[in-house]
Amino acid sequence: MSTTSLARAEAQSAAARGFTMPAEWEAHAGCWMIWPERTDNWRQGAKPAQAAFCAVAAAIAAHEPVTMLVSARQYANARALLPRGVRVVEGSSNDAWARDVGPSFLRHANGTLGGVDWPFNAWGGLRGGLYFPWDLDDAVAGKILEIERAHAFRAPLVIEGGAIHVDGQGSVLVTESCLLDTNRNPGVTRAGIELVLMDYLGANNVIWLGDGVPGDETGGHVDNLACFTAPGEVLLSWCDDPADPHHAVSRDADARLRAAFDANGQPLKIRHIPMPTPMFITAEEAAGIDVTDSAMNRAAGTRLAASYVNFYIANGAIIAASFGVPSDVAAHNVLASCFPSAAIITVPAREILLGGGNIHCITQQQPKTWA
Ligand code: KQY
Repeated sequence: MSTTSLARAEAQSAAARGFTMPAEWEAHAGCWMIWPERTDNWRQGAKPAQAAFCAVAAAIAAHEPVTMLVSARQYANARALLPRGVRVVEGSSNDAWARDVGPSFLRHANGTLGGVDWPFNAWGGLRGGLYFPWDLDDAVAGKILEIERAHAFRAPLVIEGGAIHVDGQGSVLVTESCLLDTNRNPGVTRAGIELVLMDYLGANNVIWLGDGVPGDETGGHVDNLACFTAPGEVLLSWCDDPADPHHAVSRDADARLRAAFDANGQPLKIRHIPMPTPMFITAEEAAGIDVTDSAMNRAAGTRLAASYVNFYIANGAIIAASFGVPSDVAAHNVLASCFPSAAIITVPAREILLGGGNIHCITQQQPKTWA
């Protein structure tokens, strides 16, 4: 069965049954995270990353309940390091990317909880992916949905949560570089992908951007490039330096957004946020990562794929990255102007960046439900 007909066969599975994905700024029941431990991705035995994840968890836990999924090996350590208010649940994974391996939570019009369980292949499988195996990661979304007694919808396409952004009113933002990646979904057409986004997220307006932030090891997740900040309002990571590869990427994205409309047919409101001052992996940082043949190697001098767009929207607060670089202040001011009624909480995120992601990538919101 082709992917398109599979999607059709399952069309009754989510949107047609009344489930849609709420926007991230809608009220949350809580946030899911996964504890980092693999030493071939996180330097120095993952200890600096664990401290960074603790800081993110603590910042979010001040605004909504946080659950940390932790392996049996690391359970006692995580419990000791995390604030008591963070719920620690034993569960296995291959790494720590709750955005990508967790469910994209849905809500029914009657207030019940659902979620999409996207197949996961480590951002591109054996040909383009970042590690092998990924079977434990692929099982995470289903387990979380079972813990929450939510309706689970296993999707027919490999898509990660970081590869989509919704505004809760029918629009979904994606990048061609990820959604059309043949290492994820060979042979699947743009129309087939749109059908799945409509059937599983309740979208009716797919907005296609081109490439993601240069050097992004996911192939260009939209959550590192642009996000909705309100229905029909988009924040785009912006670069003014023509010598920087992100200059062309951000201009192409801007042009596409200016040609697009929201789900009501209105032009989008587009804001820009500066990209971070360029940052590079130091020799000391690179030397702290264990070299194995089952994960990617990171070399000293490699530019980090940093962005301020990769923040988490908690109940009443924005949990945003700071990198200790000159661009931090201007970027945090832009976030404050996008979310005037939220507290802007900044957390040092360089250690998360060294593992290949950022705050949005390590978090997954669960919407509030009432049934
Ligand atoms: O950015 C993300 N959503 C995940 C990045 C994964 C990097 C794995 N090393």
